[in-house]
Amino acid sequence: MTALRQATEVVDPVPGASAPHLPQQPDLVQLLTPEGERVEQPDYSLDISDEELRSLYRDLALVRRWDVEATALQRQGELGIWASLLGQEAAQVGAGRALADGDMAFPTYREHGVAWARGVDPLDVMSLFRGVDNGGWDPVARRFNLYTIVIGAQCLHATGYAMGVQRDGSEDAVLAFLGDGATSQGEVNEAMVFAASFAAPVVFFCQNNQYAISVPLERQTRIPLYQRAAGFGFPGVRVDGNDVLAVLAVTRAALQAAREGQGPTFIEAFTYRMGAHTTSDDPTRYRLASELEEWKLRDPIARLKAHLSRDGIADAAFFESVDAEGDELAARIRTGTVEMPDPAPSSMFEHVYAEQTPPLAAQQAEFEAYHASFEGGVER
Ligand SMILES: Cc1ncc(C[n+]2csc(CCOP(=O)(O)OP(=O)(O)O)c2C)c(N)n1
Ligand SMILES: [Mg+2]
Repeated sequence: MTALRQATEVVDPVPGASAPHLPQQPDLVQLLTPEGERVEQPDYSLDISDEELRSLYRDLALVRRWDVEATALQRQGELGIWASLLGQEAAQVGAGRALADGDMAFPTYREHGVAWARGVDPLDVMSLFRGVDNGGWDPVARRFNLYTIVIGAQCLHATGYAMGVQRDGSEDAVLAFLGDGATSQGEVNEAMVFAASFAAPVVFFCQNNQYAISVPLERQTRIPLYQRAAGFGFPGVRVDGNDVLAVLAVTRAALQAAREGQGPTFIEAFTYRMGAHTTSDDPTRYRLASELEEWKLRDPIARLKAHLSRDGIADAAFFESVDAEGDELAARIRTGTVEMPDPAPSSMFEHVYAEQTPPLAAQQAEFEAYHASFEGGVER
């Protein structure tokens, strides 16, 4: 067998699970097994209090509740679309909680768990998916950029921002989010070349949720994604993306390295998108139900709950209080969403550039005159 041939046989889309013909992949940082047992990792020790563990659980449970409510609201016609994070809660909350206050994060369209960790009000995310605005939060104040739908573009924004941070002599780090599919995008590769060459303080956090809409991982890469980093000249690490403790420890270490001038890291958070790509997608058309069943056994929330219960860190009253808080949150999200006022149609012209340009002003005037011609709903 040639070396090239060998290199094409190392992808295991679901390590140790559905592909017995492919080699196992031991390179997965894990601090919590799917059964909720703590594992020691000499390279990624995590000193964490019981209080912090409970608050991580609370975050995971509340963002899932938000997600379930948002999916229901879309089905009832209250949102245009929703991109679910179901199954990716630990990857997102772990990464979000690893950020220091001054660090800046650049999300895709799915990072609701990171938004939550950054203190963004869920309603400011809901307004985007309702078509009311482009995201209601202040990206500078929250240190969390607006959502980016153009696949991979935010990696360039993050790298450019990190190069600016570097030139300012600041100690902040930058976290760029991307998906497995985005790794095939030119922008992502360009961003990694720049980040490596300038040792920019940026961490690329790739949620490998196994799919880019209907395209499975094996059509995206012939090697594990984290190994791509070597070709750019910086470290790559694969972490169990359904293990919030491992994600927190690995991301914290990578951000710290970036802060200390050691340059970028590529983190592959190995996870699974348990829901549809968005509410416009039907995953039963391209994947087997058995695959989802396998991943349910690695559910990120159930595993932390098992750990908290098993070690007596939380009792039934705690879990009930989080459930009650979830109900309140869901009710607030529902009421707040359905009561959002529609924006004036021409307000979209106000958010294209920081300052209005003459061609855009002319288009706005034309648009407003056209709308005004429908007095009483009929064109005059
Ligand atoms: C430049 C660009 N090309 C295509 C699309 C359409 N598109 C939206 S999501 C998506 C798949 C992205 O997959 P991945 O990077 O794995 O992220 P995930 O949605 O799984 O989180 C594509 C192709 C887009 N938004 N932007
Ligand atoms: Mg994906």
